[in-house]
Amino acid sequence: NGAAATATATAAGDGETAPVPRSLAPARKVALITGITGQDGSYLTELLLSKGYEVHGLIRRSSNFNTQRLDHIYHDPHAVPSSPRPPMRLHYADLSDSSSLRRALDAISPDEVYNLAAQSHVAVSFEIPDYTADVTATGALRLLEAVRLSRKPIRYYQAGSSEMFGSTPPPQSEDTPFHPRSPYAAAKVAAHWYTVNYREAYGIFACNGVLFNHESPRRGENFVTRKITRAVGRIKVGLQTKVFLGNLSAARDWGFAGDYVEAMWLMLQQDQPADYVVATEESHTVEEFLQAAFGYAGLNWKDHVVIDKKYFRPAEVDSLKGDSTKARRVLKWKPKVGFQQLVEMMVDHDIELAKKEKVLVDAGYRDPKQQP
Ligand code: NDP
Ligand code: GDR
Repeated sequence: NGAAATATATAAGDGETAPVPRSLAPARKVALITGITGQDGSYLTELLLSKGYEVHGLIRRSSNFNTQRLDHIYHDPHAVPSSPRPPMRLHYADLSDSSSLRRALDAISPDEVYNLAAQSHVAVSFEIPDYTADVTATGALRLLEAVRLSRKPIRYYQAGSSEMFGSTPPPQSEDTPFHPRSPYAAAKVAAHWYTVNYREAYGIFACNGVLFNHESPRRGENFVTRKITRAVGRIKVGLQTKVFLGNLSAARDWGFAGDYVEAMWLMLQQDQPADYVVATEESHTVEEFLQAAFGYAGLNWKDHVVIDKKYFRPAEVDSLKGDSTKARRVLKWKPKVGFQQLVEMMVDHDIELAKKEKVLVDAGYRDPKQQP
């Protein structure tokens, strides 16, 4: 809980709303990331730190520490008291609380803001539509307003989604009309247009990244790819036998999250702000993902998958496949990790994770029925 401890210490102790003393720090770009505790937030933090940035992240209050994806990055200043201020710092704020966003921007005075925070689960957005709109749509508006009122010009990145295309058939590019199919997607469309509007109305350097699905070993465990690779790992070591899934025929353009955060950064380094589709341009069904993941582990998915109606959505996005010509031409971006390599990376990781879980189960420290 190292990184969580920092946030706690920062919030309780040294008053993170006070201006950060820039003069003491070497001159380097300053970035603020919302959603830093998520999958993309952790990869983007690594990328920006490797480029010499000072990185600040907003985290929301939770009854449990939830900074696991950042713990390997965080250096506890209490452990080595004489070491310089750590290049990553966490601050409590919430996209539903505009005053917290204003205070954070005042204190941090970033050069770049990456808005990755969202209620990001499509199926869950049908259960909590009002909350999803508040955080995913109005949250982006609150942050844009804080950026507009900031003392210095800030470059702003908005995490848009291929879900915005919804039922519009592939291939989907920057010119493809949106037809959202969930409260989540509708909220992302609103955030997209708020971003365009703030660019046009106030001249803010604001970009929408319309990113297609991207996965990794750090993907949340209730998204379908990670749910599958977690199940493969646990089945392989004997911790479970079945996995319950919904619609297997939906097709997605799945890339690697580590590649996609690079595109986010590139968008903010251009001379002019613009919107970009980021995709592998290859599409696979959920069933193909199952085949690849179980097959790689020497298993037959048909022996283990049970269809459960509760995982079907009231409205589905059937087929996504991006056309990222513009990002490849202007940003000189292209994905490095292909579909099979992504699947293998995730399965390898989750088999190792399951082996560790098994040690705990065998020692009586963990309930084997406790599934992710
Ligand atoms: P995750 O679900 O892993 O992370 C979401 C982040 O948002 C978490 O850090 C979460 O904090 C934070 N968050 C949620 N609600 C609030 C709130 N009210 N205030 C502040 N922070 C909040 O998402 P990903 O990393 O996968 O995705 C990053 C962004 O990109 C999201 O906006 C997502 O919708 C979008 N996107 C993702 C794609 C993908 O394939 N991964 C594709 C296209 C777009 P906590 O840890 O406390 O829950
Ligand atoms: P998605 O990702 O909705 O594309 O949104 P998810 O992995 O949740 O679903 C992909 C497809 O798999 C089908 N599916 C299941 N999905 C889940 N979660 N659980 C299941 O058991 C299951 N069975 C089948 C779904 O119906 C769907 O067709 C992700 C999120 O990261 C968004 O934030 C992001 O904007 C988009 O990707 C691009």
